[in-house]
Amino acid sequence: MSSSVPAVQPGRIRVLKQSADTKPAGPVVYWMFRDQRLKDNWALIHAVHQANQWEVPVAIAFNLFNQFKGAKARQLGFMLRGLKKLHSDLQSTLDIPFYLFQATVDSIPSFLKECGASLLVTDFSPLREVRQWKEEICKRVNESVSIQEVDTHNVVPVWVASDKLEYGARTIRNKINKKLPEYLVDFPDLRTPKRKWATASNFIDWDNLIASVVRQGAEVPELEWCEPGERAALEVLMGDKTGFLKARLKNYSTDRNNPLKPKGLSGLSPYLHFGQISAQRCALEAQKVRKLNPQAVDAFLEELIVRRELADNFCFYQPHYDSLQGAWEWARKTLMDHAADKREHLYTREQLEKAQTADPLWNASQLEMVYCGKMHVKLICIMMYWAKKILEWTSGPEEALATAIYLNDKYHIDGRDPNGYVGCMWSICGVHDQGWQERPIFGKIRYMNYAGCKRKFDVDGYIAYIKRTVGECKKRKAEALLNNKAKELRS
Ligand code: FO1
Repeated sequence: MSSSVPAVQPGRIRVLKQSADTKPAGPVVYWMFRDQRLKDNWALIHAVHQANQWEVPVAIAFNLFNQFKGAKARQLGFMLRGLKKLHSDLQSTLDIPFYLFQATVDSIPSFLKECGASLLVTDFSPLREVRQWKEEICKRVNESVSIQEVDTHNVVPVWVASDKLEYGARTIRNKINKKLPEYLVDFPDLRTPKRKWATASNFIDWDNLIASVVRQGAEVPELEWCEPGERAALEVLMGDKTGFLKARLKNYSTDRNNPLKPKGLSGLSPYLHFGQISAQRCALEAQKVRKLNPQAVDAFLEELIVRRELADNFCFYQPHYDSLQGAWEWARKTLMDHAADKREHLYTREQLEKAQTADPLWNASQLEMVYCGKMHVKLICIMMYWAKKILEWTSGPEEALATAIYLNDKYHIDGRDPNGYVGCMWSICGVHDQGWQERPIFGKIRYMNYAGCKRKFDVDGYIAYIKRTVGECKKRKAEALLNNKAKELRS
């Protein structure tokens, strides 16, 4: 590829800060945040391309927030194990150093100053904490540093798909589909940098770091069903034996409504959330097998592209994306009109967290989230049922929303994600939904009850399945505890 051709479509790049320098002389730093992968990463491609154009070195920096929105062992363990693999891949392939910082608002600015960087490339997240960090960094770096943001999480960059808050999938779908020919393209090869980084890259004691983070966050233990890292992610997507596109696609669109076959889910959500796989890679590979299963591929692409980009669109253009203020006027009004309606049960956050309600179906869905780190979100009605009952069982819509988001962020492996916020806002405040027949408590918000679930799937089978799964989880934990005790006694 000639150096004049931009490696990354210009529409993917947003300039957050333009430096005064015309001939940049300092290195390029890619501050990796949401897209924690080497393959198919437009932000990394752009950083290396720019560095090669200016014939300067390039490095990757990662900020570790020790308490990112309540993340525990489940999320941080998964993320750090993935980064450990990324670091070793980086050392054995590209000659690019990887720096890990204990996040303070000054860690990136002082690193840029120390290495005299000319350009900071960041990947894109619509969440307010991330945007506040970037605004703060723009203020703290000197005028010779440019800062550019690359949306490498979405196939069509959020600001290209739409310049405003969209009403729902039906209003954003065509806008996205129109741009797919331009943006759903294959990735250029990642070039190795022309210039080596001055200092030898530092040693990172991953095992010690992971052990301490997992110990601190032990309240929400790691999961067994998803192995972290880019290779594991690609295996889940297209591995010969169990890969989604190879072995499980055929029952995707039907099985999404059968909770007893968890394999019906793509299983990709943890990898997509931490950016260990690119949605664009998933879409490109899915298109290759579309002839075999057009309906399942289209259902998968709808989730993967339209629904996920709709969630980023909501969080990007709606500052109150996780509170009642972020709901449409009609929804806020109808929920407030019914906020004082009599509630049949009232449960505290702790009772809900411990699945101590009188509803066995709801308890099963809560236990699945606590023990398996996910709910059959593809089976919309379970996630919807889970959230809507919280509206019925708490004192008002604000408390319901805060409780649903708290539980979702704490126990989901892919919590703290636009998808999760939109899931809760859709269920409780009718975001991306329409109004329905008015009724107590819900007002015109779509209603869902036990009978509704019974019509859609085998509720008793699901409850029994979760009982078995939780029982097995507890047994494994007890055995692990005994083994550790025995080891301690022997040592
Ligand atoms: N990204 C980071 O750059 N540093 C972190 O320490 C970090 C922790 C973290 C914990 C849980 C989680 O779900 C995501 C986390 N991320 C972290 C990824 C990043 O926060 C994502 O961009 C956001 O979830 C926004 O999409």
